[in-house]
Amino acid sequence: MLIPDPPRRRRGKARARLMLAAVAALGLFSGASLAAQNLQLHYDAPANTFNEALPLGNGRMGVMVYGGVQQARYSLSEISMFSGSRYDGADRKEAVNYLPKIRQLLLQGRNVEAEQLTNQHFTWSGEGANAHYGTYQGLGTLTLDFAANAAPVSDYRRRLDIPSATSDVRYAQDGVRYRREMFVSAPDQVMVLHLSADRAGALNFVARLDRAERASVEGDGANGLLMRGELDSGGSGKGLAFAARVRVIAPGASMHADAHGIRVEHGTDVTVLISEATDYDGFAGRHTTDPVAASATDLQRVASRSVAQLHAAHVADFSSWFDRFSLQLGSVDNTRETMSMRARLDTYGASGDPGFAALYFQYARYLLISSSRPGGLPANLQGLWAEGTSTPWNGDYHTNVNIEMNYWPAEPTGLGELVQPLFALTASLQQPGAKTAQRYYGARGWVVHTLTNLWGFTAPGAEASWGVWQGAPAWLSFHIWDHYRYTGDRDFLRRYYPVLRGAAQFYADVLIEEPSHHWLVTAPSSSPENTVYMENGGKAAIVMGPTMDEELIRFLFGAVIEASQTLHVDADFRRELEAKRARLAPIQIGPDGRIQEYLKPYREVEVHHRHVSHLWALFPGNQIDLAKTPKLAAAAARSLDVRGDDSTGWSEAYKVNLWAHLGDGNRALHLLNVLFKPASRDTRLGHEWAGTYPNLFNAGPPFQIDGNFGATSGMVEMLMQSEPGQLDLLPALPDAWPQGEVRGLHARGGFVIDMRWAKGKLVEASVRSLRGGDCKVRYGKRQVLLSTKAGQTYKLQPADFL
Ligand code: FUC
Repeated sequence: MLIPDPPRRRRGKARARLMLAAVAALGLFSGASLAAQNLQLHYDAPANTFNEALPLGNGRMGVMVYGGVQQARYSLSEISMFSGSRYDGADRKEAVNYLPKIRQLLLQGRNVEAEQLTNQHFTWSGEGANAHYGTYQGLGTLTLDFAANAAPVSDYRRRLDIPSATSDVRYAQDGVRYRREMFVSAPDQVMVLHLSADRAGALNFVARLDRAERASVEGDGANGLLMRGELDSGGSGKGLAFAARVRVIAPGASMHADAHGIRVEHGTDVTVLISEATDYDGFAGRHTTDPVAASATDLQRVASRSVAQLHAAHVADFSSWFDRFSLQLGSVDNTRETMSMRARLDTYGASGDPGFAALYFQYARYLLISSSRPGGLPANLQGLWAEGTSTPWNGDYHTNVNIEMNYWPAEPTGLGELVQPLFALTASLQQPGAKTAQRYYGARGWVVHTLTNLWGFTAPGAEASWGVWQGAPAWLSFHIWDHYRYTGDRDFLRRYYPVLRGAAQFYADVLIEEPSHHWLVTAPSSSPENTVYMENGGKAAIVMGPTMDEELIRFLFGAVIEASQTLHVDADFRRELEAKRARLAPIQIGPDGRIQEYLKPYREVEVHHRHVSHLWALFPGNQIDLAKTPKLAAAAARSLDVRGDDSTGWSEAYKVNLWAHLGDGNRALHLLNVLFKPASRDTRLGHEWAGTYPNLFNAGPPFQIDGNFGATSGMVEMLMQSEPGQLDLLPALPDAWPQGEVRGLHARGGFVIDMRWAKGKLVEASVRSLRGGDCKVRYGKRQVLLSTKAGQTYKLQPADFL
């Protein structure tokens, strides 16, 4: 048995335990804490769909576990399974020739015509699975077909144990108890599925490997299968080659393998090992030219290890990440924690179940540890879980909010190293992005537009309305700069400084002067995916100087100015940036009291549009601040009120963060509650809505993992906000979370915070200083200044705040 059963507490006992814990917690952070909530997802039936199945992953390999009784299905994925290939043609040679005309039209206020011209000459329309752009897709399916058994099934349970990153399925049939446990090991780079029965010889099944296209399967010895194939390159060149192997170890059983599968007869204790490899040779990930050989090597390496040994190494690795942070919201609620997840979700709204929010929070950390590891590829639109040969939006990297949102909760919850794949992706865009910057803009530096993939795609997308946006280099750079702000790591800054400088060079070259105020603005660009009515008729998405671009460039120039000072480089360029930064358009409040999304107060075509790009300055940009810029903060609140709450999943998640930064915990929780609604199929409407699927994946719909990460970031921002040298404790605590405890919140400037609150008020906090320095800690309107030494912990009581 790899994972412990949840404690079966009776109500009276749970209360007694809680009281004891509360007494012990008086000596806070000397080891005692609130009784731990149960971090498991459990179900009383097998999954029928992807969004009911349970995800496991090691950052590279992923699997969705369905847990059927007669047929057990495992949807396999590998994070580099992206069709397509590198391609030069997206950088249209003639694009730059049209730039002056497009700009001239924008300067004259003829946006509709500018957009037409942009569509004709400034976009690239080659996306999709069978084009160079490619698509992320599943690797294949492992299916176990069990011998027919008509006897009734009892005691069925399917679980995901988050702290050990292990799933299990169990049931009884015909007097036999069956159990299947699974995990995906990062240290050993294999998937391990362990099946057992408590009657000797009761396991009889056929294991098959399948893929809908572009793969062949063969027997691999008496107890193995090998699948290999090559994805569509989208052109004449070679596509991505991949392989997967299955090896069954079943002492005492008889086995036979051929292209149709491995037949296992009379097994009692059976281990199935799965390896996967591709020949992706890109910016990160494993570099191998022979995935068939690599998949064999991975299996050979673990041949002499027991399941218990593999599991111990897996748990040690996983918990080295996971255990850096803990959160309790409310008290242990035995009734809700032992409910099946479906029932818990269905009844969440009426229940007041803060423990569910804490579980959702830790599940997001679980998903990030499982889908993004240093040296690998970043979590994509679905993390790394996929099925079939196409995924929504090609399962790629959308840069206008989605990939950034994936990484919002990483740094503050102690997972800063897991952002490395995003830094590596960003750095890899310098070379293709320099060509795009030249060909489209005649500019120095590098650029990427709304989308990118595994093949260095940096050109504009297919349509001007969403594909021509210039903010991405700055937003991606924000994560690099933020990592530096958290860690103070100068070597890291030195290594990535060229990326930041290249992004700044691009903007320094493309900014033009607009005629009304002589501000420096981007052109052509858009406020992501939004469209507005023009003063002179017609609608356009293509504009100059959307507010978001100006906010992003203000950030980036500031960061490069500071970085160049810190590193003692580029004095001339710094002066250029200082001069240009001073001429960027300010954040304006429109006649209707809202933050103006554009240079002019255009009316938007869709008032409730999902993107809230112009509020980047409120979060994550921190240029709008309740205390420092109260008028802008009030205008941001007005913008949010007009935009409304209900939207796509990630949009609702974004708004949790925004309301937290406006200090409104109840509104932030309201947004969370909207997002936690079951994304069930409405029988009247016949479709799903934004919310949460039974496996707690966020529904855009469809499933997009950014919503999980964004909502979790929102909860972080409700509990603590930070900028270097300053942090706010409980800045947006909702009334419905009167009691809680958090440990391991990381703050910019290098501080780790533990705190406990009760009756809605801070009881005690501790601040561990990682590298010394002053830190202003605020609680409400009061504050305390700590002069810290590296390695020291400072305890704070409410009375310490003046
Ligand atoms: C952005 C959004 C869409 C979707 C897509 C993947 O462009 O506008 O809603 O989430 O990314």
